[in-house]
Amino acid sequence: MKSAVTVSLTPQARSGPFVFHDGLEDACIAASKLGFDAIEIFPPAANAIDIAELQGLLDHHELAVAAVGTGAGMVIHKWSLTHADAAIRHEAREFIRAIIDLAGGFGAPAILGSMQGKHEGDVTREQALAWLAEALEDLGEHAAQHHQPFLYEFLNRYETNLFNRVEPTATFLRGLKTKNVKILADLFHMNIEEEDMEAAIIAGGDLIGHVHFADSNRQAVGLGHTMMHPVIDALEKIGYTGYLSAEVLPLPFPLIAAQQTIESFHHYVH
Ligand code: LER
Ligand code: MN
Repeated sequence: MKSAVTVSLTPQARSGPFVFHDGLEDACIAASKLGFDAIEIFPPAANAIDIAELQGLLDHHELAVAAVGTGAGMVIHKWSLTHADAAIRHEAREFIRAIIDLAGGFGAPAILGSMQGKHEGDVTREQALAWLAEALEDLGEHAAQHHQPFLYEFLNRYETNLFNRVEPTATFLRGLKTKNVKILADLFHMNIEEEDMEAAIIAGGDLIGHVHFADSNRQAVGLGHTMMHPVIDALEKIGYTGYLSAEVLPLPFPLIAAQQTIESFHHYVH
């Protein structure tokens, strides 16, 4: 398994669960000093990233891109793939497609989290899931052109009513034609929703493509009460070799959250 730490470049997500908020250079300097393998980026849009600048920083600091989030489309524009308005669903899909292309250029996958939306008002669950499936078929195959999976993240019940746990998510994804959509397992959401985190990870099996490494209170691992040993054991059992990416609050300070994360990473992962 490999270590990663998050950086948000989206001012509207200042209070969000991201360790660094002060630009790519600040994040790369800290991540490399602490010995992380990669950064995970939450940009306001695909075209907000200067590709040459990012490549220069990655080369200089010997870092990779673990993944790129798409949630700014929700945070800034309130767009989603399951919005009642077809024009907004279209904006959402193209916003995500551009981030898949950006991430693909850095050998990384894109993440569908809050941009999945929820079913509400006149949109039934059945309708929302049909729109979600159609978008995943398209975006999953689009990501395949970059030899990257497309990561679908189920969220806790306060953030979506589509999927909240690994097993129903896995069943839904197994029913798609594309085999290129993988599950992002965020340990914060799982701590809220799963009965048994290890069993859930085993049920996800080789569909698990990325992990958000967070404690029960969404702080760095070690600052909450999730029992992490069994979780890591389960990831080892399924042969997971991807990232444990710290999508956590910058508490008590960004550098301390990052330092605590890397210490926990070395404590649990050998
Ligand atoms: C949101 O709670 C989350 O976990 C993000 O990774 C999704 O955008
Ligand atoms: Mn997450």
